[in-house]
This record gives sequence, C-alpha cells and structure tokens, in this order.
Amino acid sequence: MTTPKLKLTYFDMHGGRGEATRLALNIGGVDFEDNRISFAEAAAARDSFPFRRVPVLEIDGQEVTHSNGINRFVGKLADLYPNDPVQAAFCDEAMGAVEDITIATVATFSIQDEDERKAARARLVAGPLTLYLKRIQALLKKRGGEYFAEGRLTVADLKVFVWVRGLRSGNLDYVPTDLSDKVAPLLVEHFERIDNHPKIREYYARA
Ligand SMILES: N[C@@H](CCC(=O)N[C@@H](CS)C(=O)NCC(=O)O)C(=O)O
Repeated sequence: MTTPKLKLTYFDMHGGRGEATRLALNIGGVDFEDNRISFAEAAAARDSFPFRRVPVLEIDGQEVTHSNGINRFVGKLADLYPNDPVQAAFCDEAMGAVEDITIATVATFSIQDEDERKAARARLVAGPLTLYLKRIQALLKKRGGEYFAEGRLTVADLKVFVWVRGLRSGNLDYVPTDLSDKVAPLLVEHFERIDNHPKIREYYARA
C-alpha cells in the first residue's frame, strides 16, 4: 500500500486527543502535514469539521474523525497496532478507558466559578481519576506489566502516556501532580519507559 497523503488538524499543544496520533506518526516516520491550530482558530472553523470537533485527519483529502479510530489507522501505518485480533482488542480497551476518563475530566473544563471547579476537581480526583488510574494500572499488569498489547509499543501505550503526562504536568488545576505516582506507580514506570523512547525524546525536544 502506498502511504496516503495525511493532514492532521489539532490544537497546537502537547496533550489532548490528537497527541498520540502525532507521536505514532513521528515514531513510524510516516510523513504528514501537522496542521496545528489555536483554540480561537478551532472555534472559528468548528462548523467546517464533520462533528464540530478535532482531531480531524484528512486521508488523501477525505476527512476522518474520532481520535481512537484515527489512532488505529495511523497505528497500522506506523506498525504500532497489533495484527492479532485479540491483541488488537487489548489495545483498543486501553485506548477506550483513557477516552472515558478524558470525557469525565473535560466535563470540568467549562466550570467558570473557581470554588465550583475546585470542588468538581476534588470529586474527580477522589472518584473517577483514582479509579481509572488504578484500573488502567491493573490492566497493564494483566497484559504483562510493560505494554498494553502484544508485549511491544502500540498506540495504546501512546494514549496512556499522553494522559499520564497531562496528569503530572500541573496543567489541571486542583489535580495533584503526584496523584499518578501515589496511586499507580506502575503506570508511572510505564510513562517513563515511553518517555525514554528515543523518538519521543526527539519529538519533545523539537516540538
Ligand atoms: N470522540 C471525539 C471527541 C472529540 C472532541 O471532543 N474533541 C475536543 C478537543 S480534544 C473538541 O474539539 N472540543 C471542542 C468542542 O467540543 O467544541 C474524539 O475522540 O475525537
């Protein structure tokens, strides 16, 4: 298969739903147009996106949306997605879990009132965030402890890596940066394993 012409539209930031896709394409050495847009540009262009959201991947001019589907597609191009159906199910499960907790987290972004946001984040930390950190760590253990599928790096590892990176970044008000270290140390080891990948090092040194 000849590699199609790819254009990824997503926010100009480290993190979020488009970041694992960028990482996968970089690791696989797959050529693509990295169309980074500001929040204001995204808001202005929203009606032109198929579901009013990003990321949007153009494949030879055809738009495709939904980040985990995009991850699976670029994972196949970059050899970061399992061929084996069972291993693929393991890979998808981890990506789906991160998507679920992302939805719960994003629900707190629009809370303007500081006290209300603080309370919502405290509930998030005590409830779903801690639960997902523990359960995703348990999933990693079940899959062998190092990677989420096929005993090697896949797009699932990249998605979990981006999530844990965000949690530890301090960008989320009222989410303690050491939460992952405290409740899911194996996930932090996993984070460090991925962070030390030469291509990931290169990406963050550059981007
Ligand atoms: N299920 C979609 C969700 C996409 C989504 O919610 N994207 C966010 C940014 S990460 C967005 O565009 N938000 C703007 C809005 O909701 O208006 C996916 O996985 O790609």
